[in-house]
Amino acid sequence: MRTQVGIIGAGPAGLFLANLLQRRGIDCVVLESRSRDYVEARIRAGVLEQGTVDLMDEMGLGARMHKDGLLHDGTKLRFNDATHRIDFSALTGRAVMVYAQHEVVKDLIAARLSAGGEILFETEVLSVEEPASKTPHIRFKRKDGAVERLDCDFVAGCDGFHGVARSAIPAEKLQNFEREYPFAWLGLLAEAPPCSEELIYANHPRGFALFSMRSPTVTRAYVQVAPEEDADNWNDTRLWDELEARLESSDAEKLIRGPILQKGVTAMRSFVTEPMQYGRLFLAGDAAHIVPPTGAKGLNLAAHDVYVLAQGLTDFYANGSTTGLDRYSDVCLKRIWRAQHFSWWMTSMLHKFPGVSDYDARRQLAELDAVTSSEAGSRFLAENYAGLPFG
Ligand code: RFL
Ligand code: PHB
Repeated sequence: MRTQVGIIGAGPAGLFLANLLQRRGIDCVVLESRSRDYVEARIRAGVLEQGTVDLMDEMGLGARMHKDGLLHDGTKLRFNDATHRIDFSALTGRAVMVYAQHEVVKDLIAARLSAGGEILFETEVLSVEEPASKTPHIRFKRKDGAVERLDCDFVAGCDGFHGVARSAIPAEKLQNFEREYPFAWLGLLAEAPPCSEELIYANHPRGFALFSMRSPTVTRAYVQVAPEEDADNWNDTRLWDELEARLESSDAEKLIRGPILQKGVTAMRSFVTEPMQYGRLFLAGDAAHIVPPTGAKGLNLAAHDVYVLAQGLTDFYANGSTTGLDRYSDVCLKRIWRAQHFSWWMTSMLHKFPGVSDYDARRQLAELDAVTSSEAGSRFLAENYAGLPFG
């Protein structure tokens, strides 16, 4: 098999890239180890920056998002028994869209397939071969076990943090930056109307909690837990009780409970690998970087990476220029490090670190007070949360 761009992974990075290239007449094949049903049901992120919303619109794929998504002009920070609103629209002129990642994935898959594009599901990539040559190729295993080869001009490693693309780059060519956090998130998805119109990020003596949503009838929420926590230790009552305790404040809305449809534990990590290119292999999205979810940046960074990559590939095929491709890593890393800082900062300000001193707990509250009581502080948070413009 042969194609111009071989794309590993049908997560947001791989699917945005496939759709962008397809629209520009560049041939590509997407190889995905999981089934279509699996990737379309995988519950993950929920917040799209304005730039990601605009990208969906530019591709003509925004209809369902605008119908079912919830436009949020701000968010709430709750600490010290009070709620403080950060008004994104007033502070930055931008807003965010609450629209589930798996709905984005569904829209991108449907668009790709209806335009006649190819996605090979249940097809596992085994390795990327000769990435530094002009003839890189991908070895993959089909659903029936047959091992085949896909010859490409370029390979896009969009296969997430645990994928194989990154390992095709010699270790001495990469520098990794990493930080782990001494806590995780236990997430719940419940059939319960949200009690707040906006997200609530809560710093509470019992630990962090986040109240979010997916629709007017579905609540999404998270509580900070120990990294080794088992979701099975939490029955519905215990989970709702804990969430309610952490979201308490004198001005709190009454939490509305309902049947929990799904729960799971997510580890928290910060990670960047540099550079994001080796020869004709380009890493994008979680394959190259991870942020803790507190800043809602992961999916948005993935979308931005491939937006830049698609421009570089378009230039290459239109006029043979490699300028855009050569700058890919530097352009992306600038935004990635800003998101790294922001995600680390939000995480540090809102979570309860094990063994923390009373001094540190008070300092954290003072920082939240500084952010919410000053327009400059609030604007810093708003600008970063709503997202820097794409480009
Ligand atoms: P993905 O989504 O992991 O997709 C990678 C795909 O590659 C496939 N794959 C392979 N395919 C073939 N052969 C192989 N050898 C393969 N190895 C892997 C995988 O099956 C998969 O389909 O990476 P991508 O595309 O880079 O997208 C990144 C985002 O998924 C991720 O950053 C976000 O979900 C992070 N995130 C959030 N991001 C936001 O922007 N806003 C949020 O509100 C937000 N909330 C979250 C989050 C992530 C969370 N979890 C579960 C980690 C909340 C949570 C709880
Ligand atoms: C979500 O709704 O899943 C969500 C929202 C905001 C975050 C992380 C996750 O920061």
